[in-house]
Amino acid sequence: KNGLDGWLRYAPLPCSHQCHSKLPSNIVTLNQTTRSPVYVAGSELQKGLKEIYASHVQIHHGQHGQCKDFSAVIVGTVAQYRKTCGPADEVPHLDEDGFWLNTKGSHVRILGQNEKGTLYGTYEYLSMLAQGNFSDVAYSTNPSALIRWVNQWDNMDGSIERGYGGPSIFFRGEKIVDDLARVIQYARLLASVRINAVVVNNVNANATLLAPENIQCLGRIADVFRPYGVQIGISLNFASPKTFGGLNIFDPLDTTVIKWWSNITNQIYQRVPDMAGYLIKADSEGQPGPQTYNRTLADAANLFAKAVKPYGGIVMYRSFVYDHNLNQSNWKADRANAAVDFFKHLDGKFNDNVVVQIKYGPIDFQVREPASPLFANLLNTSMAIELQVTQEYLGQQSHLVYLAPLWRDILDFDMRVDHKPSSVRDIVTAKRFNRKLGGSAAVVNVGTNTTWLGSHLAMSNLYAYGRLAWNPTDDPEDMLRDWIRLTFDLDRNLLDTITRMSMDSRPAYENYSGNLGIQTLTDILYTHYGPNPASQDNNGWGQWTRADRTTIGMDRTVKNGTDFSGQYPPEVAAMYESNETTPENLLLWFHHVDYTHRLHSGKTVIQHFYDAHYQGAETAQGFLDQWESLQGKIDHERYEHIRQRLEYQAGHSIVWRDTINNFYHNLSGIADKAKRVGNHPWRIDTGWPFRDCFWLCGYCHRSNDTAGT
Ligand code: BDP
Repeated sequence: KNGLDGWLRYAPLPCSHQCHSKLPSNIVTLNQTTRSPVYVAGSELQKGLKEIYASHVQIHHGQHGQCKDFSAVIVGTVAQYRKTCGPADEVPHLDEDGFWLNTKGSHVRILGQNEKGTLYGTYEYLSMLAQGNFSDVAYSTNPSALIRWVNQWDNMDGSIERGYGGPSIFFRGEKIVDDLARVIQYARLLASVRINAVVVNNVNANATLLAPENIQCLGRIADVFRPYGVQIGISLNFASPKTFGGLNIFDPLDTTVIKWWSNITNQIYQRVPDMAGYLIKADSEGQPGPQTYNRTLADAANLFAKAVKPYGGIVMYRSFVYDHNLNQSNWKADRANAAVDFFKHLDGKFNDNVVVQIKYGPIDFQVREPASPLFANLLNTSMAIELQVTQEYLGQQSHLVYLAPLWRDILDFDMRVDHKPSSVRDIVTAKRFNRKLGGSAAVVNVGTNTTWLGSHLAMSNLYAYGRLAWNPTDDPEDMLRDWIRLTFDLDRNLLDTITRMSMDSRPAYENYSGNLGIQTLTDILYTHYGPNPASQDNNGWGQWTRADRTTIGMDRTVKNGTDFSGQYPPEVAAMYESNETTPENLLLWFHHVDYTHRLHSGKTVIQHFYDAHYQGAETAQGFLDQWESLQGKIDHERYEHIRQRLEYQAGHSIVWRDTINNFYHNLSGIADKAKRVGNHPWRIDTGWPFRDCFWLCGYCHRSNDTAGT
């Protein structure tokens, strides 16, 4: 099997005694309308039982008598159950999209607050069965938030911005593809992890999506997702009225512009009555926006908010707005300040169906960033967190980097707003400031590749994203173990091995790319891949390291630096203001120090760099051996694909290690105490773009540590 089924593989399992006594012999669904989520739930259950336990089970569509069938699994909403089967007094209160799963007693009941919830519960039950788990459970679960979206960065020409898994499953040649079979498979995967909306096109949006024939085709995409409880949304290009609509203006307060957008919105909702809403990137990285007309970002957001309001739609307005022409000679200038600078004064000015979508860190999906201070600055505005399943700066799916621990670091961070507990998790799920809306969105770059993301192991990130969107306190390792069992096998050794590799992967990547908060140090101008520390400075796109011969790090303090630390509430600001209290993994994010500055470990910053890069690369090289110990336990296709990726990573981690270490060694002139750095006269350092070439020489890493030569 290839990777298309992801974690819904339903791999065959032997049916033990317990299994025989617990497997249902009938499925009763309480809605017989085909293409309803409850109907889909029934079919999915039938498929799962057949594939996992070779059990051929009939589906019955809700008749009164069947509710009493002792060995049935009953699937429906609480309301449908009451209507067909009678009282449901045991079912606790459920929130929207929530469900109750009861496997105790004579029959299994999966009852959702709505049809979507029922489908989620069905996947939950199937996930138990696929892990050989027949325990008696009775519990309900509810989502932490109603916005659990993914954002595709797919272009109309079929390419995917930051896509590493082949071309788009949605678009080709400026049109929507005819064959949507892959979209159905994607819908299954998304529904199984309780994602409820997908924005199908790139935030750098192309207005031709609004052409009448494309709107019709968007309807086809929505029709495919609907039975799985997934709504669609679209990204808009702010200048569309002018570039596409024939007006000579796109001012958000101009009446002809307002009318134009409302007209387009009406046309879309006629074809897609349940469209989730719009996603807007404006005034960012060269994209048009309201600033052209001296209008505020809130003017822009509210323009769309009013257009979708009658349909119950929402507007996700991205806070990723910054000036990419900032000049580093100004000591106060700092890209990290941008989101708060642009949005804080607009707090309270957004309509109630606007949600400001905030990247988790102040810069851009780096391996370690402090949580964006904007989360603590919009007390009267709905917010959502933006994550990236796409490993844009994190090895582009050619490196194993399991991201749930990174996301948890951010979600758990306590902003101490008004000196009260204020985790990012409670803020974005709308609890902390009592908002109506909140949640999360993740950029996902699935493509037509049979691995979906370009790497089988990267799928753990998509799986974990869905789980965290539902419950942001889910444990990264637990989620991972479920994913491994569902994706590969229940074998203990396999489970432990992939768990260990994945849990070690982000620390390894951080160690060999950029540590102590200096950031990922990829090439920043073009590829966002491979080491290029020099590219981080002297342009507005970079994180800026301000590294010179004796010192390194961004001074972001209020006292001497860019004032960024002052954007946090007082307790957090005070922590970051001093290099004594700043966590060391963010030291160089907030402070400019000598290379000889001593860390708590007693090591100097520069020696820590050297050691960490060696350690990270060594860990990554160990992944390959660990993986190879699993040969025979995984089908050849997936085993070999992953093996090649890990072999490549093993070599590329050495390229990272040596490029970064040599760069700072040359700059600082400070010797490595262990005498490694600078002592490889035969080694060629690479900058970017080395990727394609490196595929060819990935094999040499084993021979005496000489990869990269
Ligand atoms: C950057 C990406 C760029 C995106 C942008 C965004 O490099 O491709 O368009 O973020 O999020 O990280 O809008």
